[in-house]
Amino acid sequence: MKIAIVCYPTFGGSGVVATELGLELARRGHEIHFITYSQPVRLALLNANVHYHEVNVPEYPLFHYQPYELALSSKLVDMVKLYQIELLHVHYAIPHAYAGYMAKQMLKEEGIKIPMVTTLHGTDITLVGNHPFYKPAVTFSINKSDVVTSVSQSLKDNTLKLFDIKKEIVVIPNFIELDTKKIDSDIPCYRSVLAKQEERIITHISNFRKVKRIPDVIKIFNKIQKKIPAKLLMVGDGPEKEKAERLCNELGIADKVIFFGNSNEIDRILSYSDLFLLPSETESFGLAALEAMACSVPVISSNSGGLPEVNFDGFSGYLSDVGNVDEMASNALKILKEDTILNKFKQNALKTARKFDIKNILPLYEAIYHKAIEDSKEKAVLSKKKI
Ligand code: GMT
Repeated sequence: MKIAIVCYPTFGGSGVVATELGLELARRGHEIHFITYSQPVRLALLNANVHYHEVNVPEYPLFHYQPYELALSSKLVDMVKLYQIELLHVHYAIPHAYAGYMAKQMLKEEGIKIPMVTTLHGTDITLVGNHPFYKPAVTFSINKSDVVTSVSQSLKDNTLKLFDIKKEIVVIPNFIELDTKKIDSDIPCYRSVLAKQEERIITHISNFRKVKRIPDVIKIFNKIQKKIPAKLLMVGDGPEKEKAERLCNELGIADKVIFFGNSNEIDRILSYSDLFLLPSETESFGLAALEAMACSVPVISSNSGGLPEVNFDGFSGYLSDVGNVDEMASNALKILKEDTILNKFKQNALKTARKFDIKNILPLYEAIYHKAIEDSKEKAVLSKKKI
């Protein structure tokens, strides 16, 4: 199949999922066209089956806001025609589903029918999409998609609760490519740069937005390090980072916390980690938690949104109510205190991650694509017959 994938190219779950999905589809012989405003961060390799088309938004002094949707929908029209693309898969409803719908309509005028699959990722529904200023356009573009998928049951339930949706929503969980997780973690010098032999390594990875509850990460770590020797690795960048650095100084733990910024070495960092913290206010899925588990790292998380579908309480880690930092810290200590317990949780984390192996999830997307393309062809035949 020839598929256009529209996504955000930045460090962030939806862009990562879209990129990994496209790369795996390409490996399986499909022709994949990534269409976005800059090369997705995890799209390192271009090959015969992987194309990247940049959306440029020309600046004009009249514009206070640059019309990205307009440029994106025009680019989609051009690329669909140039490469005979058969299907659009847009990740994150805002504004991708809206731009995709406009592209579909423009192409229809020229006699080209192309189906659109929209994948809902989380904040496009829960935080941003639900804002009254966006809601009518988000509702419209979800309802106009040919197929709608959501990354968890919780996100599906929220979408149906918050929006007037007339379409079926298919749950396809996020996935992980386990085969690529083999890191030479026993190179001792790397670990020793980060922590002393006796210190447990605790990690948090995110875009440091408010929803991640970064101060909770620091507070949980503070409680842990009072009981056992430990280091905290904070990976990522975003609006809450500075505040987090200040909090570490105030608590007198700055020497025990390393801020990395955005990194392309997530797997290596995780391979040295003993525990992952994700105390988010809400998380439709929690891809970072899955990435941690795929590197055998147990997870202490909140129990909000889709997290209970990914992290299993008492097995791959523990879940607590949002903000309950005391319980999160005491659960972390339960896991970290003894090597035998930690090793059991590590094995369980990996076992849990295996459920989300890309090999099991990718065929679900392929089946949806095939059906959407077939349905669209059928509709085209029917409408020709009517004429
Ligand atoms: O976490 C974010 O704010 C980024 C956002 C994104 O779109 O990149 O993440 C959402 O999509 C991820 C991939 O499906 C999910 O794993 C995250 O849980 C979800 N974030 C939230 O729901 C807050």
